[in-house]
Amino acid sequence: MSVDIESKFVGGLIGTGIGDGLGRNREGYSMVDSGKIVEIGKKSNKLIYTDDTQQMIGLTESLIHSKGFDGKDFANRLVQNFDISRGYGSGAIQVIRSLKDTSEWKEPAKRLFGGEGSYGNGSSMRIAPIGLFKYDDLESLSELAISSSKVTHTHRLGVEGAKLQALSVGLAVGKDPKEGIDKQNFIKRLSEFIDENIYLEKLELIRSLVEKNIDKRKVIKDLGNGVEAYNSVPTALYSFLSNSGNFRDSVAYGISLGGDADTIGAMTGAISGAYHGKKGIPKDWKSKLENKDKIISLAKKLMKTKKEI
Ligand code: AR6
Ligand code: MG
Repeated sequence: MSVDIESKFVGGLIGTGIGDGLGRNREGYSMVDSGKIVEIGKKSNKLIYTDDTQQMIGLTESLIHSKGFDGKDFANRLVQNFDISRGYGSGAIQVIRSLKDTSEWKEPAKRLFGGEGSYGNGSSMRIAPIGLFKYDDLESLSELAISSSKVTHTHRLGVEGAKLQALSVGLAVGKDPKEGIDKQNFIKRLSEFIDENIYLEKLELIRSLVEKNIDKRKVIKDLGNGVEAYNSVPTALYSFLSNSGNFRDSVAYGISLGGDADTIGAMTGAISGAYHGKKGIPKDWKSKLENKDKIISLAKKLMKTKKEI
């Protein structure tokens, strides 16, 4: 296998931004044809990203600065990069505001939702850099995914979503798009790291749905398109696997499902970008992404950091 790993690092990060930016104005909408999303992309002058990519940038900066994951540093960056106009979730806003006033960075997330912690998809949507950074060591990848989730999302279902999304990105890095993807094997490999039943059940559903030409209504009903990690991370994985032939189709499909469209777009874009690499991402989408050069430079620095440690 000869894959250009740097291109995959760039693909995973700009894939997040493109899916997020393209899905931004579809959040809360019903499902549409994928063609409509491609049309929206053509008409947009710029793909402005939201909190998904803003937090992904902070996590990447933190991994580079700390040469690995450091919770305190990441918490500081969430505070520094906070920009309410990007559309953060309500729990995330509370955590980040509390993090500003404390050095006990592990505490605020535990207090959310009556002490249950959040199972929103906020720690999954930003996790591409962890999947890239540890793609060749899935055990460490899982550990870092868990730790990075807990800074804002401590509920076991929020944490497991982040782990599944990071693993999907990591596995995609190691695959050569010229050889195609063994979907059943991809899902089987993911299942080996997953403990929570709701995710295992959804992985089983994906395993059967992905082999058929399924109506979008059934995909939404079975897998979900909501803000909960368990109703969006498996959906993004399905969007990638059922359209693995090219980046454009997979991301347009994920966003076309409606609901939490920017985040399903961001997560599908992260996996698909890590699989196809920078070269597999349509030029017009790449050129319209807000802060594209900064995100590309971060991806290259992340790769360099990985080589140095
Ligand atoms: N109990 C009840 N509802 C919950 C719980 C819980 N334990 N956990 C989460 N929710 P949040 P995020 C629901 O606020 O995950 C942006 O638009 C609750 O309705 O922790 O960072 C992004 O683009 C809560 O408000 O924030 C993403 O789409 C919601 O899940 C999204 O927000 C989100 O959890 C990410 O949000
Ligand atoms: Mg968003």
